[in-house]
Amino acid sequence: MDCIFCKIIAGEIPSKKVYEDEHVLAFEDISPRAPVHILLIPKEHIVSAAEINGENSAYVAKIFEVIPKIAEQMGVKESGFRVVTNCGASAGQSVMHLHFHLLGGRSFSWPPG
Ligand code: DGP
Repeated sequence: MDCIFCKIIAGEIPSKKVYEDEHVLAFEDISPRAPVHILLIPKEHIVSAAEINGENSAYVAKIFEVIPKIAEQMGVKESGFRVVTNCGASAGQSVMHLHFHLLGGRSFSWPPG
């Protein structure tokens, strides 16, 4: 499958990993938008949030169990952080493998533009 994130999971493309278990991989974003910018992905190829269902939603739960650990590890648990998933090209999704951005280390405006 021609998926950058599946290749990162397989070790065919290098990444700066910050966490890995049986179901979840987390690594530094290649073009960070904040001092802390981590991507969390399921190890199964799920295209986007639009494809989450009863069969695969456990991956999302696993990812959200990992988020506080990574936030702590990266030193942003207390200061605050943002978790974002872009779903579909018009929402800014450029890699069609479900991923959650964990952003921290600066302040963020709301609502987003
Ligand atoms: P999105 O635009 O929401 O689909 O986010 C995709 C993110 O993936 C974007 O912030 C850049 C990052 N990215 C793309 N290719 C690579 C890569 O090969 N390595 C790493 N570490 N990040 C990547």
